[in-house]
Amino acid sequence: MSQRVAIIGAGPCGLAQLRAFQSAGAKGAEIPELVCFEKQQDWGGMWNYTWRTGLDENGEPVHGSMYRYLWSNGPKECLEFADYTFDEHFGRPIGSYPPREVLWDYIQGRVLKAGVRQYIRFNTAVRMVEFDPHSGQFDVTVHDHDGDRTYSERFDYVVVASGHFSTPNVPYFEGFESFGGRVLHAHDFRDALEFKDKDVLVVGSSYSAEDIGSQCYKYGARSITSCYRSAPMGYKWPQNWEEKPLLQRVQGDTAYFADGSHKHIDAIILCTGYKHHFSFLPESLRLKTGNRLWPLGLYQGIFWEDNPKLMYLGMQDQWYSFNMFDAQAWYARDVILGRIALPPKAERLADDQAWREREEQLQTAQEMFEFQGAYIQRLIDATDYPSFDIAAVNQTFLAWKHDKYEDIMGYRDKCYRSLMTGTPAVPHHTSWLQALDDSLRAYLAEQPSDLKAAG
Ligand code: FAD
Ligand code: NA7
Repeated sequence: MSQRVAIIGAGPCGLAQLRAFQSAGAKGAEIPELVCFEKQQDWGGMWNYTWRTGLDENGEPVHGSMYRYLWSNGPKECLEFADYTFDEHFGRPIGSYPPREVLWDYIQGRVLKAGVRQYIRFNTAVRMVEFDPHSGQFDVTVHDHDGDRTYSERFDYVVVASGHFSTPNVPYFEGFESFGGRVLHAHDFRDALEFKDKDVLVVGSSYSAEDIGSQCYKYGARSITSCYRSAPMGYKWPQNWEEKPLLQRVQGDTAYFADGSHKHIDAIILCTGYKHHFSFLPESLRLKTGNRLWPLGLYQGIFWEDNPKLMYLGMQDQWYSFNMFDAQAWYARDVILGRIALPPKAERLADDQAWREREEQLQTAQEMFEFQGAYIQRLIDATDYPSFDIAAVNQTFLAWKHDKYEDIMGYRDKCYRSLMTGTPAVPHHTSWLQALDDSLRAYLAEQPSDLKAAG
């Protein structure tokens, strides 16, 4: 009987896994039976925007953390699929920092072409995964919301591709319960216009703090204050943006900071990151980690050490994203197909530990993305995923970091060259700061005036 593979989630990682198998099948390989369970109505994971917060229409925790007007926070040239380029999808050059809907379209283009939608059971939430040591198989229990039916099926392999930017990490600060304004986590942030003319405080100093603060600035907040626990972001902020050490407490509508200063605040947005959260996995199979470049316990960053028939994709903190997920998915596929043999457990553990030790030595951003690039290189060298110039991607990351320090509100107007096709990006018709309409239609219009003419 054919082997069965369960894939949990149809975001970029789950879709990469489906595409990896489909591409092997297209080259004549016999592929296992694939079932991808996706709790949402559509694919694309985070990139499939939802206006909802809290619970979704099925009563499941809302997965989406993306918001309106979100644009890529890194150059698209760093995340380009090696087997499906932006040139192939759009048929003409576009800018380097497309908005969410444009990237969602790109993600979908590849999997529509591959014809893998048939493998996905939408509106189906995975509830539990259990391993049966006698049969060496997994029982996967799911709830099908369309049929309001809970059922279990057996699988030989399970690929966890459920993402890790959905379950918010929500710290408490003294006085929150009596604060006069709104307190929310970045996970529930949807529309910066809500904060127009407001004094906004963002807590945190990573991507969400930087980008949500920038969104609020762009859409007319009166002031932005960001506060950090470890280190300031250190960009050249606009004049109504102030960076402070950590919030200590709030009283009424005043926020007090670690340097003794205080400020009037209308709203607090906790950009304090996310938890790796796998409610459907028992203790024995559950990855426990913070958001870091080398979560311990995964051989090759993929295979659960105690039971490598369970695989995780995309669990690392991400400099690289889509093409890293591909590299992982192709490697996982080849292990499942028997093309790559895993070494014995002791060797796997030693390898895992060695990568962790390297990770712990990393100091600078450059060292970090080079580390992740080296990891990806190792994976793609072992499979038929099209090779690409990782050293050049690292150079693009370096230029991107530089651009941000030069002009945090202008870096998205820069253009890079594709490292897959050599095609240079072209400037978008409107600078990022002025481009208030983030729709695919507005983005792909040659000029804003074309859009008006088309109605
Ligand atoms: P996700 O995209 O999160 O997809 C996981 C899928 O699993 C979802 O469809 C979910 O519904 C499904 N799922 C979860 N639990 C279950 C279950 N129990 N049963 C069934 N299905 C389940 N990356 C970039 O490269 N560039 C960016 O600009 C960028 N911006 C970002 C901005 C924000 C605000 C956030 C939160 C992330 C951003 N990222 C960005 C990172 C982004 O998470 C990745 O690009 C990518 O979406 C990760 O893919 P994934 O498949 O691992 O997870
Ligand atoms: P990150 O990158 O995991 O960063 C989390 C931030 O939250 C980081 O600055 C943390 O500070 C800060 N944090 C966490 N807990 C606290 C508490 N208790 N108090 C103060 N500050 C805290 O998450 P992001 O949401 O920014 O980014 C995740 C993804 O979303 C990313 O891939 C983007 O592309 C979009 P620390 O530095 O640890 O002191």
